[in-house]
Amino acid sequence: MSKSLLQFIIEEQRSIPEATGDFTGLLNDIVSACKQIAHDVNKGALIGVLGSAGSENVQGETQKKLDVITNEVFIKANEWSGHLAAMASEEMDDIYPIPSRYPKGKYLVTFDPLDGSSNIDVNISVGTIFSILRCPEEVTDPAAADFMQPGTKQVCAGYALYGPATMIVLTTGNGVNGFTLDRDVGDFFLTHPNMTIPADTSEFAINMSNQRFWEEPVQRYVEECIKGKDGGREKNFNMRWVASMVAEVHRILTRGGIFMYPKDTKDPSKAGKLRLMYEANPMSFIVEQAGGMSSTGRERIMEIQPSGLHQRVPVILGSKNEVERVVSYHKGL
Ligand code: AHM
Ligand code: MG
Repeated sequence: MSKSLLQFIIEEQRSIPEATGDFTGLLNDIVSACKQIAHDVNKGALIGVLGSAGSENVQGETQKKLDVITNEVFIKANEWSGHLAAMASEEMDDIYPIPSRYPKGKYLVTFDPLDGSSNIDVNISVGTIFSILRCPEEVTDPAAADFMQPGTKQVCAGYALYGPATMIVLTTGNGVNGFTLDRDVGDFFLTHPNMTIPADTSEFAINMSNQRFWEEPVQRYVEECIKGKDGGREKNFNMRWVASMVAEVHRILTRGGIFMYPKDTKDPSKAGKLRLMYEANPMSFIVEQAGGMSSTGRERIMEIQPSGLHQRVPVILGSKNEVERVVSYHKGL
């Protein structure tokens, strides 16, 4: 039988002399949260969790019942054990400090409890995304400013994909590994060791309905893909759009591809749709660790100095040679 996720992490941590077991404990709590969320998502209408919650999050998006439920599940699984100092989520206006009745730990976590939740009611894959940062030393009561660390500072990033199978894919900066939930045993097992993204691809993912709002470099790239062999690219391209970033990134980790949610002019107050702290940074860490590339088109996402918890950024990630091409178009090359 293959290794459980916990065994994998404990063995990985053994090679780090200063590791205290805190990180392993934290990851174990996150895994528990994902198991519970997998259960809730899987039961769906049977337990009455589908549909709208009738509320809006801080970004003005209508919340699904499951957005609210899964946010609560993630908090409850992670607040008690003493590994975290605070959490921040796409679904909460402000950071969530660990309540005083619990011990505080040395890590911070940011998460999107249910990414792609517009897909929930139609029974299409959704996921949970998380990113672990260190709480700055000597900070015992972290504020939002303590989360403002560039993606290069992430200790770990991962996602759970609730698809035909439930999987967790994660990196601690030492490659990317994928684990599949065996529901009978109740544990995740290593099924996808050392996941890598091929440098070349002929598959792109973008929401074409936004085409008229894109900037010229993205217009140019997508037009070339669509023209295929009849254009300058000398090969035909395939297109996919799941509208669940987790499913999209997972496909790219499995067979390559490029994913774009670029800058557009739809709402000039927003630099993009996806959020730096909950979506773009963790996915960029995973993609880079798998040999891919991740950029806004103008800069490496992981080097952006965050300025706000809910900040949005353009995202172009996946197979290296294609992302490089889009970046070169942004440079006017
Ligand atoms: P969410 O966190 O509110 O679910 O939004 C993020 C999702 C991504 O998973 C996905 O890539 C994108 O939104 C899809 O957006 P659109 O519906 O504009 O195609
Ligand atoms: Mg999201």
